[in-house]
Amino acid sequence: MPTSSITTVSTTPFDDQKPGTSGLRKKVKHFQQINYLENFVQSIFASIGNFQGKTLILGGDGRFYNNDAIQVILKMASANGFGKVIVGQNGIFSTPAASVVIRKNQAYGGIILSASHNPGGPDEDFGIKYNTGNGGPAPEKITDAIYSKTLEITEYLTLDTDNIDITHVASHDLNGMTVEIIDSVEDYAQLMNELFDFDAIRNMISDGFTLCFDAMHAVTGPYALEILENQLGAKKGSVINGIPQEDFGGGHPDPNLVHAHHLAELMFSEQSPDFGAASDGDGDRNMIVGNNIFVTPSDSLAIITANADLVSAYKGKVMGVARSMPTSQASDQVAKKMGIESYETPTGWKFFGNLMDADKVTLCGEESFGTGSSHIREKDGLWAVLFWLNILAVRKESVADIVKQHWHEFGRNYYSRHDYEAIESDSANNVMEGLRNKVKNLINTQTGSLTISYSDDFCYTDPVDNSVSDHQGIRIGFNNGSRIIFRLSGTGTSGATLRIYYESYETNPDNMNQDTQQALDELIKISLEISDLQTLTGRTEATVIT
Ligand code: VG1
Ligand code: CO
Repeated sequence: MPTSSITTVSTTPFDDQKPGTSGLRKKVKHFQQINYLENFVQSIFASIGNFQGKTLILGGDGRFYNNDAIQVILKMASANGFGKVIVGQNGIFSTPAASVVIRKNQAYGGIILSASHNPGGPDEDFGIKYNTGNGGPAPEKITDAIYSKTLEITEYLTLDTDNIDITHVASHDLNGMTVEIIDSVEDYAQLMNELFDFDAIRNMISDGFTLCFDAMHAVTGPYALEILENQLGAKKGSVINGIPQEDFGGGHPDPNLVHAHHLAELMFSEQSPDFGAASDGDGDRNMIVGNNIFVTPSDSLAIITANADLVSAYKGKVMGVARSMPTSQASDQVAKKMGIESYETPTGWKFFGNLMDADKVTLCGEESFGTGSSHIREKDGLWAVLFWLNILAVRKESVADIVKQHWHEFGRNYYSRHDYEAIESDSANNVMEGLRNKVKNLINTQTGSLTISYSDDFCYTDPVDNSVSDHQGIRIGFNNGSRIIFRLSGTGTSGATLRIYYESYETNPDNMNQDTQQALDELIKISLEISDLQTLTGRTEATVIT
């Protein structure tokens, strides 16, 4: 193997490279510091075992700095001894597509470049994370090891060579390592074809069913255009904002009613199509909207689970369902009725991977617009959209009818998340610390009409490998099934973001059509009182309410 151009570069550690909920996320300018990216990549390579001669998958959501980073990583992968790197054309892989390609090629692992729902551009965010051979985000023992390496790194290996052309599907040699540039969409679209009844969806569309998919100028554009318009026959223009841009058109690629308000307005107007959906920067999140109805992600998981038998790839095969702790308990109700196991994990997709690898769960989801299944080891935005389209094609009812029938059968979990963004870190920590001290003494306290039946700082023991993750958020549960959760975000890049999650459970059909914020009003008041939030942070209003 040629080794002539390998160079060893001396470096010094940075002290802020601790991976968060989904890898390392910082401002682009921060990543552009000399050796910053290189240090992190070398620390990944130093933490993942023996990959000599093996295959790595590499791609990202196309945001600013994506392709610069790809060139850096290609050279370092070669110098460190990978046998092959498979790169998405133009550096593009949605996060779910990267997971598909890792699994299909039985790769050693993959590096995904994305800051997901965070804005992109020279003054915005960038991110990098490592996924293991199962196609999922690295577990904490690897991310902890990466962090330790970043604190002691003294040198890294790279090549002194020209950049590789990643704009065409082709194969290249990079100092003895193969670089294969592949179509970014093909393998993913193929898997979706295998999972869903494309004929049934195509027929529904040719019978006049209309849809609008907002790709938010992010990575899902090419995937949605190929699958929804080319393969399923949705009329041209059904996919909006479908060309990925380095700065996502200046927007905030987070699919929720606030950031995808254009779609939300359309779906609540006279011109509403039958179905609306959106996805985030890296394509792993989804928002589902029907004519005049928004489907909460927690409900979406529950409805997908309850209707899984209508999709042949899942019929009779749902072994269990998992949700992240702050996600509403709607899917638990379904699991109980179906006689399958349900699991509650900490926030972040990496916790689902073990359960799926052990065949304990088939479907999983998070309140933050993430839904997925064991077909891969990431959440998958378009997969959720296709699941819904498949259900709609079989049931031939509207989204609103399906959701309302679901509530009548299982009860309605009113749900909302209030985010307080960019709070000063110290005040945010004070809020959490105060709560942590209080929770032990809250049990059986009466507040207003409610009694607190349990409260704790969520600690998760993985049922597969018994690893323990503590301090995963404050849970306060009430006697009537309502909950308030407090946790700090692990994906923000400025100050701290405090998230408060509210859930109340309603089984009386006469009370199922209230305004969500009104239905949660009492819980919202209780949360502000218990946390002392306004005094400790000076904030009187949430930044984003979803
Ligand atoms: C947020 C969400 C979490 C999600 C994570 C990564 O994390 O709350 O549910 O798994 O983003 O999503 P946090 O720590 O900010 O609350 V994404 O779309 O990076 O891919
Ligand atoms: Co994402």
